Amino acid sequence: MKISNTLTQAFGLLLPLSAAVQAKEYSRSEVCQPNHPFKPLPGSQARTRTCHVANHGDGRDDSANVLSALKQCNNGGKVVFDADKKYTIGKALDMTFLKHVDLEIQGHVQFSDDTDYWQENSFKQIFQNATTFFQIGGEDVNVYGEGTLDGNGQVWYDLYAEDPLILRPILVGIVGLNGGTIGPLNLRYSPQWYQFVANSSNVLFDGIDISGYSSSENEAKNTDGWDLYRSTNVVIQNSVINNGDDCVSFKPNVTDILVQNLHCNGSHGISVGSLGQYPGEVDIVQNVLVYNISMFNASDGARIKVWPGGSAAMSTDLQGGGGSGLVKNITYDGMTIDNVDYAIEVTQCYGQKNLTLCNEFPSKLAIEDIVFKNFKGVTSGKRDPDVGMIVCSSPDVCSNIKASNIDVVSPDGDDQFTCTNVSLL
Ligand SMILES: *[C@@H]1O[C@H](CO)[C@@H](O)[C@H](O)[C@H]1NC(C)=O
Ligand SMILES: *[C@@H]1O[C@H](CO)[C@@H](O)[C@H](O)[C@H]1NC(C)=O
Ligand SMILES: *[C@@H]1O[C@H](CO)[C@@H](O)[C@H](O)[C@H]1NC(C)=O
Ligand SMILES: *[C@@H]1O[C@H](CO)[C@@H](O)[C@H](O)[C@H]1NC(C)=O
Ligand SMILES: *[C@@H]1O[C@H](CO)[C@@H](O)[C@H](O)[C@H]1NC(C)=O
Ligand SMILES: *[C@@H]1O[C@H](CO)[C@@H](O)[C@H](O)[C@H]1NC(C)=O
Ligand SMILES: *[C@@H]1O[C@H](CO)[C@@H](O)[C@H](O)[C@H]1NC(C)=O
Ligand SMILES: *[C@@H]1O[C@H](CO)[C@@H](O)[C@H](O)[C@H]1NC(C)=O
Ligand SMILES: CC(=O)N[C@H]1CO[C@H](CO)[C@@H](O)[C@@H]1O
Repeated sequence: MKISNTLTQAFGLLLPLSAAVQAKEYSRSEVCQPNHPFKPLPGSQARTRTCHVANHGDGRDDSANVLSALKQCNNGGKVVFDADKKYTIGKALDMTFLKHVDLEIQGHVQFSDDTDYWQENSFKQIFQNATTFFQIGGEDVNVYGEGTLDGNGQVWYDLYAEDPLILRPILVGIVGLNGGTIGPLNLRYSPQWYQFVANSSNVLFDGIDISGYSSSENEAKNTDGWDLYRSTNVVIQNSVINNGDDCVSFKPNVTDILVQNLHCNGSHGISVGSLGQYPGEVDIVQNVLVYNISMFNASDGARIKVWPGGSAAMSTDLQGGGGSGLVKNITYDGMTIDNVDYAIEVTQCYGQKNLTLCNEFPSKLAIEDIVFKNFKGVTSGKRDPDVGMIVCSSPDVCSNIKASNIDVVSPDGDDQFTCTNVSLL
């Protein structure tokens, strides 16, 4: 029997090797190392039945097979996508009814390339027009295996180049899940963001491997690793992310998040925001610990981006500003960078190039109690002589931002920071 590394390790702590491993419960909190989750994660109940997902294997839609296996094995079972089998998902799968069930992905699961169908039928998540191929929600759900979820992204990368208003589905939608472990798992060729986590709590992502580049001249855009929204007590750890946008992004109303031991390459960094884009909305990101990150070939290492109080236009399809809220108690501890434009970038003038205007209408979104420590490495030199910047729109809305033990230089040996309206300690 094949079983994931994490689960094997966890069971190893609790059980003699000869035991029927998949039948025992395990502790999600135990596998969070070296930092522990903000709140203990609920354990996972024993799984006592196994269902195998049948496949056509010839490109015909297998989504009905997935649903029937889930219905059979929900409430205490395990649903297996067999190794060496290819599954095609041609219909949007609503899996928000799950409870105490595992999805073991050993085979190759590919989403169909019918862009018309998916734009019409993918799950509309409203926030930033996000849509997902499927949504997993419920209670105590684990998704893991040596197999792959494949978003068939190429057709989307090419279509997006023709029309930037198409709705590109997110590969993994975790929506309304309380208690779960996702990973180890391989995620490939997502049409846009790889994972969207909303309305969820007590979820551990462990051992996610992300990659998928375009093979045409049309880049794979907006391929964030994770976007967290309206969620609390989430852990993301031990993962490798090769992508072209945020490695991890904390969107509105995300609290108690631990991110540790990631290798990110090609990204826009570990980002809070953007926040404050919509007037009348209150966005909160509070209690985040980001620990031990390796950041390669990126625009940013640690990043906090907040819109100013007045309206600003980043580009024709990205405008905003005027929303309120709070970014508080965010710690970035331990980051090694190589070929990164800014090791640290904090801005309350996101989207507003005219700093006079930004200062005239300071952000209504305060930034407080931020720590950056133990950074080392070499930037790309693109921002020479700066290696970082901390730009607040007014000293009244930025307080207690500390940077210490920042051992970062550019290839030329520069090591400056631009700081406005903030006193660095
Ligand atoms: C989350 O829950 C809220 C409140 O029930 C609901 O309006 C929203 O559609 C849910 N999903 C997302 C992605 O916000
Ligand atoms: C969603 O898409 C519509 C049309 O494509 C666009 O006008 C709108 O600004 C988008 N909304 C967000 C939140 O991005
Ligand atoms: C975020 O939380 C604030 C404060 O509780 C609330 O006012 C706001 O409506 C929430 N926003 C979303 C998108 O859930
Ligand atoms: C930091 O993360 C890397 C994986 O990116 C891991 O190999 C290493 O053991 C971690 N170090 C600590 C101190 O946890
Ligand atoms: C790392 O990112 C760079 C720049 O995006 C890319 O060229 C390279 O292939 C990536 N490395 C891996 C191992 O994917
Ligand atoms: C702030 O975050 C740290 C982790 O960096 C955590 O230990 C602490 O409890 C948080 N503070 C509050 C008030 O939640
Ligand atoms: C960074 O990008 C360069 C050039 O594309 C590539 O050779 C290198 O392997 C990348 N680093 C990582 C860690 O993938
Ligand atoms: C920036 O805004 C100020 C205040 O409105 C205005 O006087 C100035 O011309 C603007 N600068 C540029 C470069 O647009
Ligand atoms: C209130 C205050 O100190 N505002 C300053 C913010 O930073 C800009 C740019 O350095 C200054 O011009 C403002 O005086």
